[in-house]
Amino acid sequence: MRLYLINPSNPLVSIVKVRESRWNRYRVWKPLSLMVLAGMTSPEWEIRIVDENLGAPNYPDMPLPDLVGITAFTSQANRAYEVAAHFRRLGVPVVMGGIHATMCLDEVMDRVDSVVTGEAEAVWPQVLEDARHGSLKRRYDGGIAKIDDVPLARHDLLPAEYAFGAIQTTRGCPLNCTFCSVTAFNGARYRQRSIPDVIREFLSVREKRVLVVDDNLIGTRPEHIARAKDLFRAMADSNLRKEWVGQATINFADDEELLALAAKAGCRGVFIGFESPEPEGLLEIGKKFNLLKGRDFRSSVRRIQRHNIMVVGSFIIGLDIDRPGIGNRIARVASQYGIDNLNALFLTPLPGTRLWEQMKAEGRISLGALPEDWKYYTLTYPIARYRNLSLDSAIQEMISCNRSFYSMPLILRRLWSNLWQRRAPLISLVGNLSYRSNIRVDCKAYANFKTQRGNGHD
Ligand code: B12
Ligand code: SF4
Repeated sequence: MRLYLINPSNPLVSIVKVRESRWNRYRVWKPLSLMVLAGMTSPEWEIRIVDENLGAPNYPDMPLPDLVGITAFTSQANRAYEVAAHFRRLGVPVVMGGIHATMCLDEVMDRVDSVVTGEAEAVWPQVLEDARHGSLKRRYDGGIAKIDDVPLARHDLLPAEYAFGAIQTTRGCPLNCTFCSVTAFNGARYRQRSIPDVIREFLSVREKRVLVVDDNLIGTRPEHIARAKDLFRAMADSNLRKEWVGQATINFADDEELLALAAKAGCRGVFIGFESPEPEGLLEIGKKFNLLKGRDFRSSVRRIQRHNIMVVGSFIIGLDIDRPGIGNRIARVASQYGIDNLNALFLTPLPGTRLWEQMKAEGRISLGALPEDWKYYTLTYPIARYRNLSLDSAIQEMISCNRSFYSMPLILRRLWSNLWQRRAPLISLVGNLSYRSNIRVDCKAYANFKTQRGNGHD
């Protein structure tokens, strides 16, 4: 039995010529979901994982499979439907799962033979069994998996062309920010994989650098943090020799022992969602956690950096409280916090989130343009109607934000402070220059976006 597991091309990876330039490798990340599915697929299936971001294959040249499984974030949905249509025309059954299939069940049901909603661990073996007997059901609901059922992902099934490997050590997030799908999809209960399993899986990752995909690396409660420390100790003791980056909330900065252990375990960078420079903004999106303890963000960031861990901060443009000037304000605040890189994104109503429900109810989403518009749900387009920013001014705020944070004088200032603090100045410089060079690419993308969509949603 032959199974193709396909990651459709991602509109953010506009250059799929990974083999032509080594820098393009940094734009492509491993589709861990498919490696996890492969990890619980029985040996009678011959598995091939196709990551279209490495370059879409010529499907007609490939032997016909018995089953195709497709994953998709919302932004990949349209390409997923094209791939599904191709295989269905040839009579091959197609099953789709992942975040988009779960949040847009009816839309996906119309385009594939079977849909898996939720986490797949509880149902995937049954899907395969039914496919073998030609009796696929229209829908399987995996709900929220028991964490001990998460298998070791098959890291051997993808070529070693990626800059980063990927691994997951926890699932779920209790914070339920309005714009984020994680709590809706993975649940509020924070589930941590067994440490021996994580270590075993880490040892099978071939890349030297790894993305730990957990949405909230250390959790929020003392017992979560105690387990994170145990994990970091075990990683350090196992001599993994990996360097990794992860995502955390700002409470990562609150415990020196935790930071020291993370660094010892190979942590080199952390993505932190600051989201808004204003307390009202944090309240608006339900991220009260960032307001606790009257936090001094600059000292928190500095504490993390002292352990040689880079901080990439993300902020959102387009909140109801945001007015013209927000772009420069974010750039100024991000510089004051002292973060190494700034990732500013447009407020985007991802399906299934509280924000989606609210904006839909207020008529602020162009529902008629879906599903075609899903390709813009990359958080890099001003896709919704913003309270105080027109389409043009939202774009202008984003450009000012990036032009200001990534101006040459500020890049040189960050370089100088990195040299002074003896922290990876070269990595910081390359990161800053690559963000700076993206500004031009972004401007072109905004112009195309406006031409394609007109100013209809203003
Ligand atoms: C790692 C990650 C990335 C990596 C991508 C790696 C990759 N190629 O997959 C990077 C950093 C590149 C990235 C980028 C983006 N991401 Co992202 N990302 C994640 C993150 C943190 C983890 C994904 C992961 O690996 N999970 C681990 C695996 C095991 O879980 P899983 O994918 O859910 O798979 C399970 C089930 O869904 C199911 N399943 C999945 N696929 C399939 C397929 C079949 C056939 C079956 C049966 C089952 C099944 O089975 C799996 C096992 O249970 C998630 C959050 C999250 N918790 O999922 C956000 C998340 C997926 N990202 C999100 C977003 C918005 C983006 C961006 C648009 C934003 C941006 N500008 O950065 C871009 C878009 C990229 C694109 N494809 O267009 C949103 C997606 C929401 C949505 N509706 O689409 C999420 C949910 C985060 C959020 N805040 O809401 N991301
Ligand atoms: S944005 Fe981060 S903190 Fe908020 S719910 Fe999502 S994963 Fe949790």
